Formats: sequence, C-alpha cells, structure tokens
Amino acid sequence: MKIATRLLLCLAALTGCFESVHAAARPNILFIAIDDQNDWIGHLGGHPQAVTPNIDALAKRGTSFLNAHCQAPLCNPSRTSLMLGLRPTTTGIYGLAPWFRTLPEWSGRVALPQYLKLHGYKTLTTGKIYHGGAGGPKARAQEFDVWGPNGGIGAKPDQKLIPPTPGGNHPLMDWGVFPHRDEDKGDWQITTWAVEQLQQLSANQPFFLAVGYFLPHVPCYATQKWFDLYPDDDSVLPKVLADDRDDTPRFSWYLHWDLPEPRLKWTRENHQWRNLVRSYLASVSFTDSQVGRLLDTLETTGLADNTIVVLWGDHGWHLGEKGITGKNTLWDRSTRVPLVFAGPGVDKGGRCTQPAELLDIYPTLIDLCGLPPRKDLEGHSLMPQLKNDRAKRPWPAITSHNQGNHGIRTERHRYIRYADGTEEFYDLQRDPNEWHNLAGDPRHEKLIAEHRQWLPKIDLPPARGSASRVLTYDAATDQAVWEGKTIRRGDPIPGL
Ligand SMILES: [Ca+2]
Ligand SMILES: [Ca+2]
Repeated sequence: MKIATRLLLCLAALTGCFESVHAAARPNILFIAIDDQNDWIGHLGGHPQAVTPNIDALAKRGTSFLNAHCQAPLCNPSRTSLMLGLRPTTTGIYGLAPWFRTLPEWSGRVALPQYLKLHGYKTLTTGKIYHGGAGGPKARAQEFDVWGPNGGIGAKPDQKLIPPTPGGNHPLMDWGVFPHRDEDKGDWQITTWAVEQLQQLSANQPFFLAVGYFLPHVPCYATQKWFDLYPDDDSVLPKVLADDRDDTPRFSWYLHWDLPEPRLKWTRENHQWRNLVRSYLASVSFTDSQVGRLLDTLETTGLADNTIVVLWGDHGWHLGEKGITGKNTLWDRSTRVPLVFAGPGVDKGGRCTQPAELLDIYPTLIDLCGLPPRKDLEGHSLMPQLKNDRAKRPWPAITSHNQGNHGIRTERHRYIRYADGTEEFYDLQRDPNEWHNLAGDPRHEKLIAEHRQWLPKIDLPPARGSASRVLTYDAATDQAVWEGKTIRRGDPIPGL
C-alpha cells in the first residue's frame, strides 16, 4: 500500500473517531407525534375541560408554542412537509397519496431522521410517523434504523358503536365507551416498546426515537375511566354559531366537500355530538397518559438531562365548529396544534405566542443538536424563542390545502385566500372563534394587503399520483374538481 493511501486511511479513521466523539456528546431526541390532535390540550386552552397533566408538565419544563400551526390540514401532506422541511406547495403533496419517495424529485431528499443518522444518531421509530407504510418493509429501512410495532387502533368492538354514517359508513367513523384493557390498545403497545428501547439504548451513541400516537384519530374508543374525566352533559360541547358559514365563501366548502367525517347536522340528528366530543376528549387524555409513561422513563433512566423532547400534533380537528367534524380546513381548529420543546438548551416555562410552523422543527433540532445547518429547509429555527419566549419572529404560520388555498396566521390575525380568489380575515383577539369574517371591511384593507404578501410564491399543482382529498380549480372555466368529481356552482353542499 502506498504511503499516501495509508495516510488517507489513517485520516479517515481519525475523522470517523472524532465524529463519534462528537456524536456521543450530542443530545438524544425523543420525538412524539399525536395524530389529529387539535388544541384541546390543558395549557393550550382550546377546550376548557381538557385533562392532559403529562403534556402540561412537559410544557412546564420546556417551552410551548401557543400559536403553532400545521402546513397542511391532513396527515400525509403535513407529515411529509415536517419530515422533508418543505411546504406542501413546494412538493405538490396535498393528498393522502403519493408517498413522496415515488417522486423522482424527492426520492433522494434527506429527511430529518436521515440527516440525524448522517451525523451519528441511531434512529428508531414506532407507531405513526409517516403516513402509510413508508414504501413497504424493504424500502423503509432507509428511513429509520429500527422499526418497532405499527400501533394503530388495537382492541376494537365487533361492530360499529354508532349508527351508519353518511358517505358509505366508513369503518373509521366510530367512537364511544368500549370495555377493553388499555394494554390492548396500539398506543399502549408502541409506548411499551419505546420504554424498552429507552431502557436499553447505549450511552455511547445519541438516539432519535420517534413515537407516533394514533389517538385521538377516529375511531375514538376508550374505557369508562377516561370518559369519567368529562361531564356527561352539554357543558363539554364546543361553542358554535348557528349561521357561522353565512359569511364564509362557498369555496370554503370545496376543501371538505364530500368526506367520511359527518357534518354537525348529522351528529345532532343522531344524538352523537356529545358522544363524539367526550370520546375525543377521553382519547386525548388516554394518549396523554402514554406520553406520561415515556416521560417517566426518561426520568428513571437518567436520560432526561441529555434528551430533547419535542411533541407535536400533525393537524387539528373540528368537533362541530363551523358545521363540520374533521380536518381539511384553514381555520384555527384545523391548523392549530400542540408544539412543545423541552430538555437541554430549552428555557423552562416558556410560552410563545409568536406564530410557529411544524416546518420549524427540522431546523430547530439541527440547531439544538449543533449539527451543520442546511440551506434547503423552508422553516426557520425556533432557537431564539427557546431561549426567550418573547423573541419576535418576522414570519407568519402558513397552511395550504391544495393549490391556491392558503391560510396566513400572524400573532393576532388570520387571512385566508381560496383558489377562486375569495377571502376571509379574522381578528383572533376580538373573535377567538373566527366567527366574523372581516374580509370585505374597508377598515382592514391595509392589514389584509400585508397578509396577502405572505401567500406562497411557489404554489405547485398536485404531484403525480395525488389522490384522496385532492381539489383542483380552473379559473378560466370556474370549475372545481374534488376527488375526480366536478363541483358546479349550483350543486347543493353535501350533508347540509
Ligand atoms: Ca392526522
Ligand atoms: Ca362566520
């Protein structure tokens, strides 16, 4: 072997050695996702009765973003955006399909766990982090080193608990008290697996452990003890305004035109509104208890001091507000999510009201772990707010649902623009429920114009292979197409 080659090999070995010394000193990351978790979390105040002592305790020992929003109000596009560090309008991924690796432009994109792995992290996952199977058992090995159980619903009744729901009686549209063991739920099982990993992980290599909870995604089954946390009367119902949709554009309906999620009208007629609300709340509290099992393990294993915890929800959920249940909207109930950071480098007790995006998680973790920054991420590090919760941010939080439909959330206001040019504008300080659309009010013209400037400059049509919850609009013919079916201006709104 030539001397030069030997030297190079020695250098490579040394660099590798330095890298692992560096890596060993880096903080671990516990990454907790909660599916369809809106702002019904104790300290977020989205629902005054929500019981979430564990998430609230995490917020106390870290910094919570009170004005954090998803980039898409749906699983696949929200998670794709967060994990790639790109807006849905940049990838064209708006629907439940495609899996982004099927697109040549993103097949080689270094996602968050891969970037951490490149810098010495062991990456593990369980439950729902990516939507779908991440390309199947063989392909998914490139996303994470270790795959735990998938989780999901777990124990479920033989038959649906509620009457047949409109639009085909979808099996996921179900909820209620169902006697079973908590240990038989998918979310319990993924927690058990994650707890075992935490107990076994070596101190010589930092880890990125991603735990993705399924609940409070429907079907919301829980045992009586979780329901008992909430009164069985109408005090649990969220506030709704009877004619709330009278001042929202017709196009707002196109974003959730025809869905398995029933409208408020159906839940009322079938005496299911209170049952749904209590089932969702019971599921939120159950999931919180599982988060508690993870956080307790961090303490008992001594990992807490060197582990960054980040907890987030992929998007919100309506439970009657604006006449609907479900997601697929650009209002706070569908876009506002919990986002909490705790651990080394994070201020204790921070409460930040500046707008934040799930897109900010990727660059923030890079900052917190001292990794080389990336210039190709569309979010912005939240590091200044993790040090000082009053630090200003110049950017709003932007949510998009299909090409041309965007919500711009600043500290006080929300602006919405739909693909046909119709608009909404709300003053959340005076109108926290977004009941009174001020878009036509000349007194707000200047503010609205300022918000308009933030509409995404890149706004791609749906990517190849897009399906499920995909809406397109042709301005020339004023024609909207929802999941392949044309919507005409005169068509009655389904389910009303
Ligand atoms: Ca979701
Ligand atoms: Ca209204």
